[in-house]
Amino acid sequence: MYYQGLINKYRAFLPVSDKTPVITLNEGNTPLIKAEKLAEKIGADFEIYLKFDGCNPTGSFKDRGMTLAVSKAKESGSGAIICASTGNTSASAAAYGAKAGLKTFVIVPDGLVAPSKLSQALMYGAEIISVQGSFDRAFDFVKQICEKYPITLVNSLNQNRIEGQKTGAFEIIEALDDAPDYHFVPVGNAGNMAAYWKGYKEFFDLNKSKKLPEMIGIQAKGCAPIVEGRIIENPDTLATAIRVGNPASWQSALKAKDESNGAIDCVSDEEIISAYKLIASSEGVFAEPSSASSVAGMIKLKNQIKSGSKVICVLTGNGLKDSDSALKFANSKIKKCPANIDEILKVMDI
Ligand code: AN7
Repeated sequence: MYYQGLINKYRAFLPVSDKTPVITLNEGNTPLIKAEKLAEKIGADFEIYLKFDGCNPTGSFKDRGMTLAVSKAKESGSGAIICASTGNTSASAAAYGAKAGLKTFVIVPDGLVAPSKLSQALMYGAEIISVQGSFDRAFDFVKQICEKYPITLVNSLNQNRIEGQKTGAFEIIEALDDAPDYHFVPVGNAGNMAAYWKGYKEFFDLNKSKKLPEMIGIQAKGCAPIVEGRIIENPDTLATAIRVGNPASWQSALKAKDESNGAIDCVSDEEIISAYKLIASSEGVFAEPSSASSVAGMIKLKNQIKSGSKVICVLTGNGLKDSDSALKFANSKIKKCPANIDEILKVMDI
């Protein structure tokens, strides 16, 4: 059957009616990849699955929430949407805003967004405002603007974003015929951790799964406000997508952790880069560095994972979002060579 996006697929579980205009790019339905080589390489005695949400239309999980947030904005008669962003939200908002015919404003921290993400928002036609300071400061401006002007906020404070994103859990349960035992997810603003937990609980309550996973959120060490229990004024990590010092869904993430008997932990930039390279080289899965924090967290905590269990690591964004990091950290290097067959064969060393 022709797949028409997650609102059409999961309509019964989402706050939509026949009157809601469905603004979709056919998001969702992303691959769940069994990572056997990765499991072997790290010596895991459990099953690892990568939920590759970087395969969404704009290359990140944000599309799951944006289809609903923008559809509802359109339904309410709004003429414009706005968000602050470390990059992926802006790309997604701009794409769905374009499709809906809504004016889209994005405020980003200057110099701290991967250029490919900005190039997306530019191509989709958003108004990009780049301000000095962190994501958190950009987000403060956006909240002030939304208090005064009739512009719809599409950051994850907008509950429709969470509702859309919970469908990732539905897809995992359908693919595995049950919930997994552990669910690792990168944490920035913490909306995705809250959304997945909501999705798992809803399908459990409907008897579509027999268990609930332990939710394990992973922050970057240089920016781990929830782990440290304090706002981080000057976050520092190369995982720019999760460089958030004061997460909007802080309390919801703590609730997900407590209710699921899970954890919120952090990993260093070195651990993130190591996982980033490992999933690409062992599984052929290219995710952006921030996304790889879920895998880095799983590796860090692997001795606490029960043998034989099923483990999900969400890969939230596509590796193509940040080709600068790939070119910088890849073990392989490009070899320049004169245009001559003998020289090429010499380099090939065969
Ligand atoms: C690849 O785009 O916050 O914990 O403004 O891009 O739900 O915030 C991005 C977040 C993980 C964290 N992985 O998710 C933004 C933004 C990637 C991301 C997260 C983000 P949340």
